[in-house]
Parts: sequence; C-alpha cells; structure tokens
Amino acid sequence: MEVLGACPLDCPDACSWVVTVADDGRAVELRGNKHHPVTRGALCVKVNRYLEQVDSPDRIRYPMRRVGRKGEGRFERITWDEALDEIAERLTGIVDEDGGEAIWPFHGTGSLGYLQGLEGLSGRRFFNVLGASLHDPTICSISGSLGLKYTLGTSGGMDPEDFPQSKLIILWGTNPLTTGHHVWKFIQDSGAYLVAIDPVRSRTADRCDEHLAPLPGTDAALALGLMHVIVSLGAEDREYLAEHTEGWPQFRERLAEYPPDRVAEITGLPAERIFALGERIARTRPTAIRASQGMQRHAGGGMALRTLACLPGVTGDWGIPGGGLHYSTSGHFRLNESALARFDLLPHPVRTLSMTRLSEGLLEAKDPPVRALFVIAANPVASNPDQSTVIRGLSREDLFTVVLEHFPTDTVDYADIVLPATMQPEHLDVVAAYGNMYLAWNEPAVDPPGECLSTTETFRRLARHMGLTEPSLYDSDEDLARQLLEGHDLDRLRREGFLRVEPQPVPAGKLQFVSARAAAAGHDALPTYIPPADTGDGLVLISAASHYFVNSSFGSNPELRRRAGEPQVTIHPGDAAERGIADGAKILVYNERGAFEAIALVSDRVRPGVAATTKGRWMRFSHGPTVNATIAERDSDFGGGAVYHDNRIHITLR
Ligand SMILES: Nc1nc2c(c(=O)[nH]1)N[C@H]1C(S)=C(S)[C@@H](COP(=O)(O)OP(=O)(O)OC[C@H]3O[C@@H](n4cnc5c(=O)[nH]c(N)nc54)[C@H](O)[C@@H]3O)O[C@H]1N2
Ligand SMILES: Nc1nc2c(c(=O)[nH]1)N[C@H]1C(S)=C(S)[C@@H](COP(=O)(O)OP(=O)(O)OC[C@H]3O[C@@H](n4cnc5c(=O)[nH]c(N)nc54)[C@H](O)[C@@H]3O)O[C@H]1N2
Ligand code: SF4
Ligand SMILES: [Mo]
Repeated sequence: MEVLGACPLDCPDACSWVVTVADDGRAVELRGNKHHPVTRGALCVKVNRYLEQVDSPDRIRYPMRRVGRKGEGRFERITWDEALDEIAERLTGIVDEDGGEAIWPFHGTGSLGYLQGLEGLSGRRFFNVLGASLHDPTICSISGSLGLKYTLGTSGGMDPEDFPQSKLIILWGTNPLTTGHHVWKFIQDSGAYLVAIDPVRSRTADRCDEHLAPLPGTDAALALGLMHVIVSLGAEDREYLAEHTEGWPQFRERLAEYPPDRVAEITGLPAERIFALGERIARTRPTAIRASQGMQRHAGGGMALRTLACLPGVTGDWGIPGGGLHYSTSGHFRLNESALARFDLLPHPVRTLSMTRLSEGLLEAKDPPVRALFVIAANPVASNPDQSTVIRGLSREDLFTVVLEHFPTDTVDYADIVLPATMQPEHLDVVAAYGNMYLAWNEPAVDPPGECLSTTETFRRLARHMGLTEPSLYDSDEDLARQLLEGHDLDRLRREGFLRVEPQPVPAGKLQFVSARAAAAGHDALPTYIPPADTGDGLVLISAASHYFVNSSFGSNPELRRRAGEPQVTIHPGDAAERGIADGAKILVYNERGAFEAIALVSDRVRPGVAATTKGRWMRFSHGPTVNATIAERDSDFGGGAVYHDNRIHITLR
C-alpha cells in the first residue's frame, strides 16, 4: 500500500512523499512524490534516512518520569495515566497559586505541521483555557518578515516558479543547495547569471558565476550602495516609481548617503565590484533576489530585508514576472490559523514570552515567574542562544518541565516528565511550504511504536484528565483539518497529496520607501544600515545550516553524524597564521559568554575576519557545550529575532 505524506521539517520545501507500507503494517520505503512540481520525486540527504529515525532504537516509546537530578537524564517508565495525573495535578496547583501565565508552552520548529506542530501551535486551545502565557516563535525568521512587511505590506514575495524567467538571480545570504535544494531546479532552468552574496563561500556560492563576500551584517549598506549606483546611471524605473511606490524622493536622498566608496568601507568589498554589480542590475531585466533567514540573524537583520525589498522597486522588477524578491511564501497562504489556535478561549489577555529569550523567561520573569514549561517539538539546549544560561534556567528545581519528544535530546535531560510523540508517518497533518506555493497533506501510514501519541491526542487526553469541559478541546484531527482548510478543497488535497495556492499581489498596495508603521514602532522611517551589535576584536562567527542536520533534528542519526564529522570551524589562512593555527588543529572557540571545542579547518572559503561553523550539534555528542554557548540572547531590530551570526569569538589552540 502507498500512502501520501508530507515532510514536516523546518525547511522551505515541504516535500510531498510516498510511504510504502508492507502487508505486516510496517513502512518499508519513503520517497519523494514524483507528481509534486517542486519535490519531483527527490527528498534530501537527511530525509532519505527518515525511516531510520522512525525505527531507531533510540526512539522514546513510553512516558517517563525523572528519577535523577535535572540534567542527568535518568528516567523511569510510567503509564500514560500516571504521567497525565501528575501533569494535571501540578498544573492545577500552579494555576491556583500563580494563575495560568505561570505556564509557558514552548513550541519549536521540529514540526511545522498545522495540527501537530508549530504553525497551528498544537495544544494552544488547551493552554488558552488555562490562560497560559503566549509563546512568540522569534527564533527563526521574524525580523526579515517584519522588514518585508514595512516595505511591501506582506512578507510573501516572488513565486520561485517564476525564477526560470529571470535573467539575473542574486542569491543573497541564502544557501539553498543545503537548506532547501528544490528551488535550485528553477534557478538552474533560468540560465540566468548567478551572483552569491555571502561572507562564506557556501555550496551555493560555489555554483554561482560570481561571489561577493561582504562582512557579516552589512547587507543593508550594500543594497543601498547598489541602488545608489543604479540611480547614478539613471537606470531607475521612473514609471514604476511614480505609480507603485511612496516616498521615493526621500529615499533617493537616503541613497545619496551611500556611494560605493563608503559602502566599500562598511562591507569590506572593493568599490569596483559594488559598482559592477550595480551596473549589471541596472541593465538586466528581470532581476530576482533570493534572500533567506540566514542573513537576518543580525542586529540589523530586519532592516536588511526591508532595504533589499526596495531594490526591485527602484528597478521596477516587482512589476515583471521573474523579477522581485523571494524570502518566504508563507504570506501567500490563506489558512484559518485562528480557528485552530482559538485565542478567543483565553479568559483574559495574557503576556507573551519570546522563544529566543528562554533563559531570561526562566530566570527573570516575575508576576508570575514561569513555573511550568511545556517543550513541544523543540530542543532549546541545542538550538537556543546562550546555552549555559538556558541550562541554568532549565535546572531550576522549582520548575516543572514536560517535554514531548521522539528522541532523548539534550533538552529531555532536564524534563520532569517526558511524553513519547508520534512521527510524521504515524499522525495526520497539513503542511504549508515557505519556499513554494504548495500545501501538502500527510495521511497517517503506520501505527506508532510503543505508546507514542500525537500532540493533538496528548492534549485531548490531558484536557480530559483535568476535567476541562470546553467542547473544542476534543475536536478530532479531521475536524481540525477542516477548520484550518475552510475554503480549500480538502478532499482534493487529501487525494492528490498537494494543492497549489495562488500568490497574492506583491507589493500589497504601494511599495513604502517611507514607512509610517516603522516610524510608529520607533524605527527609522526610511531604510537604513544598522551595524552589528557585537563589536570589538575577534572574528565574527557564522553558524549557519549543516548539510546533514535540520537544526538539531537528525543530530543523533549515526550515519549523518559520521558524514558531518566532528564540529569544525573554518578560518581564513591569514587569520589562522596570525594565531598559529594549522589545518586540523584542535581549537577552543570562546568569548565572554562561553566556549566550545572544534577542529580548525583553514580555508579561504571564509573571508578574512570571519569564521564559520554549523548549527545543530548536540552536547552529548560534542563532549560539552556547542557553538550556542557563545551566542548572545539578544534581540535583533525587528520583532525580537535571534542574532546567531552577530557573534564575535576568539580562537586558541587546545
Ligand atoms: N540542511 C539543512 N537545511 C535547513 C536547515 C538546517 O539546519 N539544515 N535549517 C532550516 C531552517 S530552520 C531555516 S530558517 C532555513 C535557513 O535557510 P538559509 O537562510 O539558507 O540558511 P543559513 O545557512 O542559516 O544561512 C544562509 C547563508 O547566509 C549566510 N550569512 C550569514 N550571515 C550573513 C550576512 O550577514 N550576510 C549575508 N549576505 N549572508 C550571511 C551564511 O553564511 C549562509 O551561507 O534552512 C532550513 N533548512
Ligand atoms: N547557532 C545557531 N543556532 C540556531 C540557528 C542558527 O542559525 N545558528 N538557527 C535557529 C533556527 S533558524 C531555528 S528554526 C531553531 C530551531 O530550534 P528548535 O525549534 O529547537 O528545533 P530543533 O533543534 O530541530 O528541535 C526540534 C525537536 O523537535 C522534535 N520533534 C520533531 N517533530 C516533532 C513532533 O511532531 N512532535 C514532537 N513532540 N517533537 C517533534 C525533534 O525530535 C527535535 O528534537 O534553531 C536555531 N538555532
Ligand atoms: S527537509 Fe526539505 S528537502 Fe528534505 S524532504 Fe523535507 S522538505 Fe524536502
Ligand atoms: Mo529556522
């Protein structure tokens, strides 16, 4: 039997897959759906091993209670009834004493599913009835999305299926050959001239015609400089500017402040190359920009995307198929998310806690303090900034922590109760891509192992144990899917496995060079350059996506770990020589926040002044702290995003 499913991982592609189930009810094959226009039959190096994960001997199969100290990772098996009774009793006590806001449902990106994962904030109805704190998923893409909204009125940009019509494609702070490779087909089909802008020569940069390596966090200045060149050549699209934009005269004055010489100083790029790229953009229609989350993990990350989105406004590319900017397609989906989350069930307004600021929430929140933490599809010990402070927060003896998981992660070690969660072939879900225009349906294909339960079922049972009477807490998964997909052809989606949605117009209304909304939020009314926050000496360490893991997911898979090798830090030959570091040396990477061990890779893949490693390592396989021990729990400019790449470090031999 073949069953249609969808990849739930935090990846732009949302692949549609086919699970082959044998007569004994076991899944024997999981492969890409040939009919899906983006998946085209291929998954990726990680998800090709998904069934290994499903059948892994490490899978958490039963509820467990902590027996050792927090962090020791010692647990005993208990029954679901025991687990739910204990959780119900603890939550009831906490709500009575401190109110519901003392509970923090901490949703991660392990599953982007609307029913079981982040997009629908699975379990949120239950938490609303208790009046729990809201959780703002700030860790990933929020700064860029808000930046785009200031300029475009929407964060949904170009449809990447239009890339084949582009003549020039700028891959700006994005590494799709690692982070969502299906878009590459459209980029390659274009035959366009490809330019990569990335401080690191990534897999993607390797395949481009040209690579510019600016200093990290300087993209807004570069974009302003390129627009300066375009205007100095008289190549701005006056008709587009007059009809479709607002604030051009003021923005034009801002551009005058960024001539190539000044931009060269800020970005560390030669002025000639800035001029040459500006000139190329000036004469090439349509020009498309692919920019993604990596480049906005900086102090000025939101402003960077806001500024980049102006470029196709100056050239008129927003008005041409194959022109514009593609960051995320999420803004194009019109799903009824509020019907799922049901914030109307909240008894009163409640505070919001930021995902990026977990340690602050655990250690400093007052009135009330956080007393119960539910970790749902997240691994904050491995993935959040400021690892050692996060651990200090999770170690609080008076904190009641429940972790819903597949695997015994670094975070599970700090749980009081661990609940075994189903994986994608074992539950119903709906996924929307953020890198293309397709919704995907995930039909359950197999029975879960042991006593694993889906997130939806876990919260239905917990509601029953707490005696909650709100009827919508007991809606079935199919009910939930219908509520979410109101106005869409659910039956067709289910039958075919995917459904294309039509893109909304971009910009939504006139493009705003001057943004009253940005000004009202306390930002510059005009796009500008915001320099990195972590200044001083030391190298800037970028910890971008690993080819072999998705964040910390797959971080325990033996074969993927073997391929990834030991944690590595790439250093430019000049910087390495200055520090007496040879290729392959064992090094200690440190700053005032923390330190981690790695192997030095001396290579000109990074520009001078920059070092590079990857995210997603587990502490238990790294023999101690990981890169996230060095990262500040600090907000970016817009929306309180994370600043992983705005990170200065020192390196010494170990
Ligand atoms: N294999 C794999 N795929 C993934 C993930 C993974 O962990 N592994 N993670 C998923 C998730 S959660 C996300 S959000 C997406 C992210 O997708 P991407 O945005 O493509 O991923 P990153 O690797 O974070 O960053 C892309 C590039 O930005 C560069 N960069 C960093 N700082 C700057 C800067 O200041 N300026 C410029 N121009 N470039 C900069 C990095 O060097 C990196 O090569 O990928 C998803 N896909
Ligand atoms: N240094 C550095 N760190 C980073 C980044 C970076 O660029 N640099 N990027 C950040 C980004 S972009 C992101 S999005 C965050 C992600 O950080 P997190 O949201 O913490 O994501 P993961 O680390 O993948 O952990 C997800 C966990 O969810 C579990 N899981 C998966 N599916 C399910 C499910 O259906 N149910 C349940 N209960 N559990 C499930 C997985 O087993 C996994 O352990 O990491 C951030 N961390
Ligand atoms: S991780 Fe991305 S590329 Fe890999 S199967 Fe999932 S959606 Fe497709
Ligand atoms: Mo992310």
